[in-house]
Amino acid sequence: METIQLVKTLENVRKINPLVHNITNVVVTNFTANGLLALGASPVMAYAKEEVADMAKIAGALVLNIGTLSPDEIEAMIIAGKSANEHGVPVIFDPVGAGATPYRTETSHRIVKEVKISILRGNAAEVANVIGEEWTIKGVDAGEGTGNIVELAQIAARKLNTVVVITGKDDVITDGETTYLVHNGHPILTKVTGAGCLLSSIIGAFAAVEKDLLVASVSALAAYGVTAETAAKQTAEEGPGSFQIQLLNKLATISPEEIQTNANVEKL
Ligand code: ATP
Ligand code: TZP
Ligand code: MG
Ligand code: MG
Repeated sequence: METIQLVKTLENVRKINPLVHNITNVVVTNFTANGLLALGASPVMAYAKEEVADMAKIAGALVLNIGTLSPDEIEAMIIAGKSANEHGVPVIFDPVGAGATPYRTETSHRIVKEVKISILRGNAAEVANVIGEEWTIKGVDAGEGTGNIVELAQIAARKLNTVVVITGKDDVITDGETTYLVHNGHPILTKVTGAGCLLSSIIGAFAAVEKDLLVASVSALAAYGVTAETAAKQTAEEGPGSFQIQLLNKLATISPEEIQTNANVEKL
Protein backbone atom coordinates (compact mmCIF):
# COMPACT_ATOMS: atom_id res chain seq x y z
CA MET A 1 0.00 0.00 0.00
CA GLU A 2 1.32 3.43 -0.97
CA THR A 3 2.05 5.65 2.03
CA ILE A 4 0.22 8.38 0.12
CA GLN A 5 -2.99 6.33 0.55
CA LEU A 6 -2.46 6.11 4.32
CA VAL A 7 -2.20 9.85 4.57
CA LYS A 8 -5.07 10.59 2.15
CA THR A 9 -7.56 8.64 4.28
CA LEU A 10 -6.70 10.65 7.39
CA GLU A 11 -6.97 13.88 5.42
CA ASN A 12 -10.40 12.79 4.19
CA VAL A 13 -11.56 12.09 7.76
CA ARG A 14 -10.53 15.62 8.71
CA LYS A 15 -12.18 17.10 5.59
CA ILE A 16 -15.43 15.10 5.65
CA ASN A 17 -15.93 14.96 9.45
CA PRO A 18 -17.92 11.70 9.27
CA LEU A 19 -20.64 10.87 11.78
CA VAL A 20 -19.67 7.73 13.70
CA HIS A 21 -22.50 6.02 15.58
CA ASN A 22 -21.13 4.11 18.57
CA ILE A 23 -22.95 1.61 20.74
CA THR A 24 -20.10 1.06 23.15
CA ASN A 25 -19.27 0.31 26.76
CA VAL A 26 -19.62 2.56 29.80
CA VAL A 27 -15.88 2.45 30.57
CA VAL A 28 -14.73 4.12 27.37
CA THR A 29 -17.62 6.28 26.20
CA ASN A 30 -16.12 9.69 26.99
CA PHE A 31 -12.61 8.78 25.85
CA THR A 32 -13.98 7.40 22.58
CA ALA A 33 -16.04 10.52 21.88
CA ASN A 34 -13.07 12.79 22.64
CA GLY A 35 -10.70 10.68 20.55
CA LEU A 36 -13.03 10.82 17.54
CA LEU A 37 -13.48 14.56 17.95
CA ALA A 38 -9.72 15.10 18.20
CA LEU A 39 -9.16 13.08 15.05
CA GLY A 40 -11.71 15.17 13.13
CA ALA A 41 -14.71 12.83 13.13
CA SER A 42 -18.14 13.45 14.64
CA PRO A 43 -19.11 10.95 17.38
CA VAL A 44 -22.58 10.08 18.52
CA MET A 45 -23.55 7.54 21.15
CA ALA A 46 -27.16 6.35 20.78
CA TYR A 47 -28.52 3.24 22.48
CA ALA A 48 -32.34 3.29 22.64
CA LYS A 49 -33.86 0.61 20.44
CA GLU A 50 -36.48 3.18 19.45
CA GLU A 51 -33.88 5.35 17.68
CA VAL A 52 -30.82 3.27 16.75
CA ALA A 53 -32.09 2.28 13.30
CA ASP A 54 -32.61 5.93 12.38
CA MET A 55 -29.22 6.97 13.75
CA ALA A 56 -27.32 4.14 12.08
CA LYS A 57 -28.75 4.89 8.65
CA ILE A 58 -27.53 8.51 8.66
CA ALA A 59 -24.08 7.62 10.05
CA GLY A 60 -20.90 7.14 8.03
CA ALA A 61 -20.10 4.08 10.15
CA LEU A 62 -21.60 2.08 13.01
CA VAL A 63 -19.35 0.72 15.77
CA LEU A 64 -20.65 -2.10 17.99
CA ASN A 65 -18.69 -2.81 21.19
CA ILE A 66 -19.87 -5.40 23.75
CA GLY A 67 -17.58 -4.28 26.60
CA THR A 68 -20.38 -3.83 29.17
CA LEU A 69 -23.14 -5.67 27.36
CA SER A 70 -26.72 -6.06 28.56
CA PRO A 71 -29.75 -7.67 26.92
CA ASP A 72 -31.27 -4.29 25.95
CA GLU A 73 -28.01 -3.10 24.47
CA ILE A 74 -27.56 -6.26 22.44
CA GLU A 75 -31.06 -5.90 21.05
CA ALA A 76 -30.24 -2.31 20.09
CA MET A 77 -26.98 -3.40 18.44
CA ILE A 78 -28.79 -5.90 16.25
CA ILE A 79 -31.45 -3.38 15.23
CA ALA A 80 -28.77 -0.79 14.45
CA GLY A 81 -26.62 -3.34 12.63
CA LYS A 82 -29.48 -4.45 10.39
CA SER A 83 -30.33 -0.84 9.58
CA ALA A 84 -26.68 -0.11 8.74
CA ASN A 85 -26.60 -3.19 6.49
CA GLU A 86 -29.74 -2.08 4.65
CA HIS A 87 -28.32 1.38 4.05
CA GLY A 88 -24.77 0.44 3.07
CA VAL A 89 -23.20 1.81 6.27
CA PRO A 90 -20.05 -0.10 7.30
CA VAL A 91 -20.29 -1.93 10.64
CA ILE A 92 -17.22 -2.33 12.87
CA PHE A 93 -17.48 -4.93 15.62
CA ASP A 94 -15.25 -4.96 18.74
CA PRO A 95 -16.06 -8.20 20.60
CA VAL A 96 -14.57 -7.04 23.92
CA GLY A 97 -13.99 -9.98 26.22
CA ALA A 98 -15.41 -12.66 23.90
CA GLY A 99 -14.34 -15.93 25.49
CA ALA A 100 -14.28 -14.53 29.03
CA THR A 101 -17.84 -15.60 29.79
CA PRO A 102 -20.32 -17.76 27.90
CA TYR A 103 -22.71 -14.78 27.61
CA ARG A 104 -20.08 -12.65 25.84
CA THR A 105 -19.07 -15.48 23.54
CA GLU A 106 -22.66 -16.37 22.64
CA THR A 107 -23.50 -12.71 22.07
CA SER A 108 -20.56 -12.27 19.74
CA HIS A 109 -21.75 -15.32 17.78
CA ARG A 110 -25.25 -13.89 17.60
CA ILE A 111 -24.03 -10.51 16.35
CA VAL A 112 -21.90 -11.94 13.53
CA LYS A 113 -24.81 -14.20 12.54
CA GLU A 114 -27.47 -11.49 12.45
CA VAL A 115 -25.43 -8.51 11.26
CA LYS A 116 -23.08 -8.38 8.27
CA ILE A 117 -19.88 -7.10 9.85
CA SER A 118 -17.53 -5.05 7.64
CA ILE A 119 -14.52 -5.02 9.99
CA LEU A 120 -13.94 -7.19 13.07
CA ARG A 121 -11.32 -5.70 15.46
CA GLY A 122 -10.09 -7.37 18.60
CA ASN A 123 -7.17 -9.01 20.31
CA ALA A 124 -6.25 -12.54 19.24
CA ALA A 125 -8.25 -14.28 21.97
CA GLU A 126 -11.39 -12.32 21.19
CA VAL A 127 -11.20 -12.98 17.46
CA ALA A 128 -10.54 -16.68 18.09
CA ASN A 129 -13.58 -16.91 20.33
CA VAL A 130 -15.82 -15.11 17.83
CA ILE A 131 -15.10 -17.89 15.33
CA GLY A 132 -15.16 -20.67 17.93
CA GLU A 133 -11.41 -21.40 18.11
CA GLU A 134 -9.72 -22.26 21.43
CA TRP A 135 -7.67 -19.40 22.88
CA THR A 136 -7.08 -18.36 26.49
CA ILE A 137 -8.48 -15.03 27.75
CA LYS A 138 -8.47 -13.20 31.07
CA GLY A 139 -11.19 -10.58 31.58
CA VAL A 140 -11.04 -8.14 28.65
CA ASP A 141 -7.29 -8.57 28.08
CA ALA A 142 -5.69 -11.01 25.66
CA GLY A 143 -4.29 -14.25 26.98
CA GLU A 144 -0.97 -15.74 25.98
CA GLY A 145 -2.13 -17.54 22.87
CA THR A 146 0.57 -19.47 21.08
CA GLY A 147 -1.14 -19.90 17.75
CA ASN A 148 -0.23 -18.09 14.60
CA ILE A 149 -2.02 -14.76 14.69
CA VAL A 150 -1.72 -14.14 10.97
CA GLU A 151 -3.28 -17.48 10.24
CA LEU A 152 -6.01 -16.88 12.81
CA ALA A 153 -6.88 -13.51 11.22
CA GLN A 154 -7.01 -15.04 7.74
CA ILE A 155 -9.22 -17.93 8.88
CA ALA A 156 -11.57 -15.51 10.64
CA ALA A 157 -11.72 -13.21 7.60
CA ARG A 158 -12.63 -16.09 5.29
CA LYS A 159 -15.11 -17.58 7.71
CA LEU A 160 -16.96 -14.30 8.33
CA ASN A 161 -16.31 -12.84 4.87
CA THR A 162 -15.06 -9.63 6.45
CA VAL A 163 -11.90 -7.64 7.10
CA VAL A 164 -10.28 -8.76 10.34
CA VAL A 165 -7.92 -6.66 12.45
CA ILE A 166 -6.05 -8.39 15.28
CA THR A 167 -4.09 -5.97 17.46
CA GLY A 168 -1.28 -6.46 19.93
CA LYS A 169 2.43 -5.74 19.68
CA ASP A 170 2.04 -6.08 15.93
CA ASP A 171 -1.25 -5.60 14.17
CA VAL A 172 -2.57 -7.92 11.47
CA ILE A 173 -5.07 -6.67 8.90
CA THR A 174 -6.52 -9.06 6.34
CA ASP A 175 -9.49 -9.77 4.11
CA GLY A 176 -8.45 -13.41 3.97
CA GLU A 177 -6.47 -12.91 0.74
CA THR A 178 -4.33 -9.82 1.18
CA THR A 179 -2.62 -9.35 4.53
CA TYR A 180 -0.76 -6.42 6.08
CA LEU A 181 1.19 -6.03 9.30
CA VAL A 182 1.45 -2.68 11.05
CA HIS A 183 4.41 -2.49 13.41
CA ASN A 184 3.59 0.88 14.96
CA GLY A 185 2.19 1.48 18.45
CA HIS A 186 3.60 1.54 21.98
CA PRO A 187 3.24 -0.79 25.02
CA ILE A 188 1.88 2.08 27.15
CA LEU A 189 -1.35 1.78 25.13
CA THR A 190 -2.08 -1.32 27.23
CA LYS A 191 -2.04 0.86 30.39
CA VAL A 192 -4.90 3.06 29.17
CA THR A 193 -8.32 1.46 29.28
CA GLY A 194 -10.19 1.97 26.06
CA ALA A 195 -7.12 2.32 23.86
CA GLY A 196 -8.42 -0.64 21.85
CA CYS A 197 -12.04 0.51 21.93
CA LEU A 198 -11.06 3.98 20.68
CA LEU A 199 -9.05 2.35 17.92
CA SER A 200 -12.14 0.40 16.79
CA SER A 201 -14.13 3.64 16.60
CA ILE A 202 -11.29 5.35 14.72
CA ILE A 203 -11.32 2.47 12.23
CA GLY A 204 -15.01 3.34 11.89
CA ALA A 205 -14.16 6.94 11.03
CA PHE A 206 -11.69 5.78 8.37
CA ALA A 207 -14.18 3.25 6.94
CA ALA A 208 -16.74 6.05 6.68
CA VAL A 209 -14.55 7.89 4.15
CA GLU A 210 -12.77 5.02 2.36
CA LYS A 211 -14.72 2.24 0.61
CA ASP A 212 -11.69 -0.07 0.37
CA LEU A 213 -11.88 -1.49 3.90
CA LEU A 214 -8.33 -2.84 3.83
CA VAL A 215 -7.01 0.62 2.97
CA ALA A 216 -9.27 2.15 5.63
CA SER A 217 -8.08 -0.30 8.30
CA VAL A 218 -4.36 -0.14 7.52
CA SER A 219 -4.53 3.68 7.35
CA ALA A 220 -6.28 3.83 10.72
CA LEU A 221 -3.79 1.43 12.35
CA ALA A 222 -0.78 3.31 11.01
CA ALA A 223 -2.18 6.72 11.99
CA TYR A 224 -3.11 5.53 15.49
CA GLY A 225 0.19 3.70 16.02
CA VAL A 226 2.35 6.61 14.92
CA THR A 227 0.25 9.02 17.01
CA ALA A 228 0.70 6.79 20.08
CA GLU A 229 4.45 6.52 19.54
CA THR A 230 4.78 10.29 19.36
CA ALA A 231 2.58 10.85 22.41
CA ALA A 232 4.55 8.21 24.37
CA LYS A 233 7.85 9.89 23.51
CA GLN A 234 6.51 13.27 24.61
CA THR A 235 5.30 11.92 27.98
CA ALA A 236 8.14 9.44 28.59
CA GLU A 237 9.04 11.02 31.96
CA GLU A 238 5.43 10.90 33.18
CA GLY A 239 2.92 8.06 33.00
CA PRO A 240 -0.30 6.70 31.52
CA GLY A 241 -2.38 9.70 32.65
CA SER A 242 -0.26 12.19 30.74
CA PHE A 243 0.03 9.77 27.83
CA GLN A 244 -3.75 9.46 27.56
CA ILE A 245 -4.15 13.24 27.33
CA GLN A 246 -1.23 13.58 24.92
CA LEU A 247 -2.73 10.84 22.73
CA LEU A 248 -5.84 13.02 22.34
CA ASN A 249 -3.68 16.08 21.66
CA LYS A 250 -1.65 14.29 19.02
CA LEU A 251 -4.72 12.78 17.33
CA ALA A 252 -5.72 16.36 16.60
CA THR A 253 -2.31 17.52 15.40
CA ILE A 254 -0.50 14.55 13.87
CA SER A 255 0.62 15.63 10.41
CA PRO A 256 0.60 13.66 7.14
CA GLU A 257 4.40 14.05 7.08
CA GLU A 258 4.79 12.46 10.54
CA ILE A 259 2.68 9.50 9.42
CA GLN A 260 4.47 9.19 6.10
CA THR A 261 7.88 9.20 7.82
CA ASN A 262 7.04 6.83 10.68
CA ALA A 263 4.44 4.38 9.36
CA ASN A 264 5.83 0.85 9.47
CA VAL A 265 3.53 -1.16 7.23
CA GLU A 266 4.45 -4.53 5.77
CA LYS A 267 2.55 -6.42 3.08
CA LEU A 268 2.85 -10.20 3.45
P1 ATP B 1 -6.32 -5.95 25.12
O1 ATP B 1 -7.60 -6.16 25.79
O2 ATP B 1 -5.59 -7.22 24.78
O3 ATP B 1 -5.48 -4.92 25.79
P2 ATP B 1 -7.30 -3.97 23.30
O4 ATP B 1 -8.67 -4.09 22.81
O5 ATP B 1 -7.04 -3.01 24.37
O6 ATP B 1 -6.73 -5.40 23.67
P3 ATP B 1 -4.83 -3.72 21.94
O7 ATP B 1 -4.52 -5.02 21.33
O8 ATP B 1 -4.14 -3.37 23.22
O9 ATP B 1 -6.40 -3.59 22.07
O10 ATP B 1 -4.56 -2.64 20.81
C1 ATP B 1 -4.79 -1.26 20.99
C2 ATP B 1 -3.63 -0.52 20.36
O11 ATP B 1 -2.44 -0.76 21.16
C3 ATP B 1 -3.26 -0.98 18.95
O12 ATP B 1 -2.93 0.14 18.18
C4 ATP B 1 -2.04 -1.86 19.15
O13 ATP B 1 -1.18 -1.82 18.05
C5 ATP B 1 -1.39 -1.21 20.34
N1 ATP B 1 -0.57 -2.12 21.15
C6 ATP B 1 -1.02 -3.06 22.02
N2 ATP B 1 0.01 -3.71 22.61
C7 ATP B 1 1.13 -3.16 22.10
C8 ATP B 1 2.54 -3.39 22.32
N3 ATP B 1 2.99 -4.31 23.18
N4 ATP B 1 3.42 -2.65 21.62
C9 ATP B 1 2.99 -1.72 20.75
N5 ATP B 1 1.69 -1.43 20.52
C10 ATP B 1 0.77 -2.14 21.18
N1 TZP C 1 -14.26 -3.65 31.21
C1 TZP C 1 -15.28 -3.82 30.39
S1 TZP C 1 -15.11 -2.98 28.93
C2 TZP C 1 -13.58 -2.40 29.40
C3 TZP C 1 -13.28 -2.86 30.69
C4 TZP C 1 -12.09 -2.55 31.47
C5 TZP C 1 -12.75 -1.54 28.52
C6 TZP C 1 -11.88 -2.34 27.62
O1 TZP C 1 -11.15 -1.47 26.77
P1 TZP C 1 -9.97 -1.96 25.82
O2 TZP C 1 -9.92 -0.91 24.77
O3 TZP C 1 -10.38 -3.27 25.26
O4 TZP C 1 -8.71 -2.04 26.65
MG1 MG D 1 -5.99 -2.72 25.99
MG1 MG E 1 -10.45 -4.35 23.66
